[in-house]
Amino acid sequence: MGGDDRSEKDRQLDGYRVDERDSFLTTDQGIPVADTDNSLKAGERGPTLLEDFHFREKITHFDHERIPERVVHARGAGAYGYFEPYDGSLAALTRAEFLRTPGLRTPVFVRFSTVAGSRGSADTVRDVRGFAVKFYTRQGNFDLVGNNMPVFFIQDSIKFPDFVHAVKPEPHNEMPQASSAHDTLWDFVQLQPETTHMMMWVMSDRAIPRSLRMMQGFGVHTFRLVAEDGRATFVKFHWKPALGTHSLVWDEAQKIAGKDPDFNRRDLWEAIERGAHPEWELGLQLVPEEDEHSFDFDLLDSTKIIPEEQVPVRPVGRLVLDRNPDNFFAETEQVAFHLANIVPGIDFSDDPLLQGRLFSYLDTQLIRLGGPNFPQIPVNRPIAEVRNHQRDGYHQTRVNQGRAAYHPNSVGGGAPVPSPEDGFTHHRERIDGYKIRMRSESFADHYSQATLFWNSMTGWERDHIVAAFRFELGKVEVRGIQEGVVRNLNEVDHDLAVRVAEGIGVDAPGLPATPNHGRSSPALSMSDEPADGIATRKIAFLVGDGVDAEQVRGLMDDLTARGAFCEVLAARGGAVQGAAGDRLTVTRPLPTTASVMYDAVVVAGGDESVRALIEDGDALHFVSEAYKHGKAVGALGTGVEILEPAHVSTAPGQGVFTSSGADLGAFLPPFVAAIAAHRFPHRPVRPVPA
Ligand code: HDE
Repeated sequence: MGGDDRSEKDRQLDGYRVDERDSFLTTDQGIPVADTDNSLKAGERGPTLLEDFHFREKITHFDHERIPERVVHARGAGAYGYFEPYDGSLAALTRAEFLRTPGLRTPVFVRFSTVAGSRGSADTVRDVRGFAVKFYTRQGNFDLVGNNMPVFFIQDSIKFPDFVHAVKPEPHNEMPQASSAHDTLWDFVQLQPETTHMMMWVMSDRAIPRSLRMMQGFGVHTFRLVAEDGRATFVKFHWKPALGTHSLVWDEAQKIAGKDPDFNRRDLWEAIERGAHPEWELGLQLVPEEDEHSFDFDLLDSTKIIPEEQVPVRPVGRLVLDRNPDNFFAETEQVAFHLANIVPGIDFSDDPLLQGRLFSYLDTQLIRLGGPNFPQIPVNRPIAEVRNHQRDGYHQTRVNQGRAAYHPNSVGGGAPVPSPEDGFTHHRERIDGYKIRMRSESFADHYSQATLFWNSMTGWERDHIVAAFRFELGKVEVRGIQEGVVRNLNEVDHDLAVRVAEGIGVDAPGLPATPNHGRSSPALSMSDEPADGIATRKIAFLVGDGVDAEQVRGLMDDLTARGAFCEVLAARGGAVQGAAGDRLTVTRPLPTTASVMYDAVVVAGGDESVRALIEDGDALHFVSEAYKHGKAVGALGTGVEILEPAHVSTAPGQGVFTSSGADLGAFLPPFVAAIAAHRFPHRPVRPVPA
């Protein structure tokens, strides 16, 4: 990248970038190296000598390459970009310059993550996704360390080690990896009913996003915006993806975990490399301080949402990711998020989950990044100036000048001095109470919002939730744990509990003490996500020799012009011979990929090509599986012949389209609409053997 339009953060990083092209090899001391392939030995076949400083340095550095992985959110992928507010309308509510200055582009680094798995675990496991944004504002770094679900498992952060120990692989045998489908997690869940609402989200399709670019983000806690005059407004942060919120289906997610464990990471990387920059809208739910107690839940309870129908989400700006990191370790691994990185104009609330996090994130960076100077690591450096009396420590890279490292001082002219005008001031909040170790009564209702979530789902979303509970609990070995979870689910909804009980073979519960309240919040459903475009959807074209190549090229051009990513797959790499004697380049050989990598499939026409595809089990399976997973299927010309052997029904309204003639005029619009709709969840796919 070059030119003046680069962000201040990007330009700052120039000072750290190392370009090793056209260079000679040296040691860490800059000594030129003559040979790095042979260690220094006493004789051709003799022992290696201690004086081989190059050997020792190379091996020692290698021995120390690893740092502890994050205790949670170990697996992640990151990217740079910017945030800009739509206008200055927040000026009345906050001093935060990056939120209130129209046209101001604040550089950001975003890291997405799974929670439970190790650094090398698969991307598509059932889990919460982290959505952490570091804003490099001119008033210092602001970190919004959120998730893709708006609530959390527990209400008080003192329970976090218990929760994490329960969900992580079990301690005696370190199994299962990156999965919540085991006894200890569900044991904790059944004994800690405050987890119920979050477990509904985790058992929903939200926990298996199609793409990191197609998921929402939430700050989860209630925070505060603070105005110039000190007046505060409670706020919840929401990120809404421009491409809509879309998910995988469970069978697909499990298969991808084997076929391409980097699926979500690769998808993010490739989209940015291709210039399809992912985008989210920042929205705020704003609650005046005086309305704090006007809800039937506590604003300080992170197991609760504020239903959007009660407090609408106000769009205030957009986030765009436009640059991949140069180096995974230096940037994505070493980025250090911390909830306490906050700028004037934003403040915390007394949410006990938030309060504990204010301690944990700094503490964890000290062990992970080896000392107190991690804010000096390039990715963590603010673009705002850093001037203070902090000194020394491991990995100090600053060369502070002068004699005064204390305040107040006279030998350094008093500087750096605090700035009461511009400096961060904590919101003035009156606190009155006993020092006490207890949970507020206002946190006691663990079921109403879980019921609200369930009530807000459409039929197929409920089916997926029931199937997920059955899958997870079906892997639990202790019957008492299964029964305990069903008992809790019965308090959410009786029908849900009965369906789950049936699937796992425990007794169905009797009617619950409190019946379903019947309320719903339509905004919680993913069923009516925007379906007006196919940008960045991946479409596979299955071809063989004798394919109608011209038609394939025409359709690909059309879909590509709409922003889709098209790939040509054939039994072998290279190219296939078209029916008209022309050649069609193959993107990748079919055996190296699978239908689960794509959003839609087109079976190209051409007698010989289709015959070969029908005789190729991989191709047949590809079509059946795409159909089974609810994806749009198109068959051009004789391509229609593959549908029957692939168990694909052409019943209308189910996203399967055929075209008989050369003209794709009638085929294209409904096919495009079907890809945009993303899934057809009502297909009769149970008997499809894929
Ligand atoms: Fe975290 N969390 N967390 N968390 N969290 C960490 O910090 C913690 C919570 C979240 O990409 C750790 O640097 C406590 C809620 C994200 O680098 C650690 C509690 C939410 C990331 C930690 C919570 C999150 C973390 C591990 C109280 C959503 C990844 C490594 C119950 C609002 C950031 C690290 C990245 C990471 C502690 C709960 C989101 C140990 C004590 C709620 C996205 O400090």
